Amino acid sequence: MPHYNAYESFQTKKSKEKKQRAIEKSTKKKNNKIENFVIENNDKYGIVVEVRYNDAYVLYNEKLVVARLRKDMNIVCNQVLFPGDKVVLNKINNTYLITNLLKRTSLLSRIKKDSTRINDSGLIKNIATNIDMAVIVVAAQEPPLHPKFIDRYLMILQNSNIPAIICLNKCDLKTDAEEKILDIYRKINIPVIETSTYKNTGIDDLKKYILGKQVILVGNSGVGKSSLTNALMNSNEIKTGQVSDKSKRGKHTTTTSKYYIWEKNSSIIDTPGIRSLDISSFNPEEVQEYFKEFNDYKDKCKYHDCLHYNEPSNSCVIKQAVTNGLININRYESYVRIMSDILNDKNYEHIIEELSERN
Ligand SMILES: Nc1nc2c(ncn2[C@@H]2O[C@H](COP(=O)(O)OP(=O)(O)OP(=O)(O)O)[C@@H](O)[C@H]2O)c(=O)[nH]1
Ligand SMILES: [Mg+2]
Ligand SMILES: [Zn+2]
Repeated sequence: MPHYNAYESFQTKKSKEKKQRAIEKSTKKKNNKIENFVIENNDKYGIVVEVRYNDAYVLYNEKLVVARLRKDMNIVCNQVLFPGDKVVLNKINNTYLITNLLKRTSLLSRIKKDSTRINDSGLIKNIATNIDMAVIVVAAQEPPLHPKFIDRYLMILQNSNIPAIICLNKCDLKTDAEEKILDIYRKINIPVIETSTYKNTGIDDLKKYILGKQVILVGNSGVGKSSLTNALMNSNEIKTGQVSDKSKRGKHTTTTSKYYIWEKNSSIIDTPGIRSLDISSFNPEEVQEYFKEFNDYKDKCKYHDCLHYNEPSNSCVIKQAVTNGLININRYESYVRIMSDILNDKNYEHIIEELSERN
């Protein structure tokens, strides 16, 4: 029944458009409200330490207070505020209300893949704000060290304009294999430090890098972000969790991001381990911008729009640089994997294999 089907698809289209318009209207309304809420500056402010649904825990006058958003915002706290935010408070009848938010200097977010959505469109999930530097924490072992995680973190951080350093924790378990991986990053001028919270080594190095800054610790579950936070705070109050015996992965012990002051003007935000770092919102053409060691070569490829992916080696100077050992093959492998995710191309292994054979 072609007529009926055509009518049905017309109706579906109309109802979809209507829904879309309603979403746009409500988003616009929300954004307007948030715009009035944000101010350039204020002499007095508190810092958001943790947000739980409708309550924000705010460090104010050196005390921790519980505050709520002013009523007319009509939105739950954890959709607008994140650890590191600076907020203006007003105390009314023993209740603290958050009247304004100070303009942010940075906002770290990621796309959260939502498996309940049919088309995998994803949700933006904000993690923390006003960050001066990120420490990508990895473990020498348990969970094992994979450059691909580091590369994805580097990409997301650079996209948010947040400088990053790498901290190899559990260096008491380090072998030559991990040392080789760290060298890749030293060679592209990313600072690398090594710590062990068990042996209490490297913590002073870490302190040197992060002193006077608002810093976020990111990294997979079980690498030791909370253990490092305890070491910086000289405490053992923050909950840490054993990695699983079987999979050697972390058990997602930390569930919300939390802000700690470990020294005057120096703070650290401990975050929950991220299960999957989704980078599919990037454009294929822009990925190479995040691999700064490609800079010397990428404009020399035969085709000006070369993606250094499916193009043959004899036309791609990046591939030639990988073969000649001028670009590290692990980094190139990360690049190819990221590209394959973005292009939704499952057939990419041969690209890496071809170059590995020549190496
Ligand atoms: N061998 C070794 N183990 C460590 C070290 N630091 C932490 N651990 C252990 O690693 C496990 C995980 O540590 P956590 O600090 O909970 O890790 P996390 O990164 O906060 O994990 P999530 O909160 O799940 O994201 C714990 O059993 C720690 O005792 C270290 O330097 N060496
Ligand atoms: Mg933790
Ligand atoms: Zn190329």
